[in-house]
Amino acid sequence: MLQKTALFDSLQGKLTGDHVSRSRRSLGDLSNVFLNEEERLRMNPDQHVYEVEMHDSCGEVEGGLFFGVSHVHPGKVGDEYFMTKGHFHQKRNRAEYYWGISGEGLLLLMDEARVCRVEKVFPGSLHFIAGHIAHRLVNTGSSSLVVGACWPSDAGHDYESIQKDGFSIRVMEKNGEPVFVKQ
Ligand code: S6P
Ligand code: ZN
Repeated sequence: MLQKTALFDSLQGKLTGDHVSRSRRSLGDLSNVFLNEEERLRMNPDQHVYEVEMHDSCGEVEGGLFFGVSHVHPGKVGDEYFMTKGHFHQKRNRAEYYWGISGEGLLLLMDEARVCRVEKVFPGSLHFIAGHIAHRLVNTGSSSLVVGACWPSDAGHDYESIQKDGFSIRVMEKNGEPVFVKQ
């Protein structure tokens, strides 16, 4: 029997149809994520920072997969570029793939000893995120950074350790260019 499917527009990174859900993070949801918390509190709490579209056809089961698209908008809090909260997977050994669809940015990758690496994200870039590695997307461009993702559906998200200690580097704009600032 012919089944209904979801649709993935690979140029725009738009996901629609069956089993697709959307979530959004606005400035008001991102307390203690950016360095300049006073500036964040002065900005509009309803300003959208990023959206995630997700295709869930199996639920959080061992052996399952989720497919998602993140859209990180352009903008800054003070000198710091808009970015995702970032997380380790709750099940630490679960890996993930990211790939750049549109826009330009950086992927911060941090191990449990807080050693960070950075990969450039651009249309066509492919990123393997091993288990035990925290990951965060940073939009350093002037349009939305759109990134596809596929990960084990039982991975879960551990936001707490990142909320507590952050990543060991931040990406700030200086003279119109991204620079890395150690925490
Ligand atoms: C899920 C995957 C992405 C992120 C998304 C938002 O494992 O890594 O779908 O959830 O980029 O980032 P965050 O850090 O707010 O979950
Ligand atoms: Zn992840």
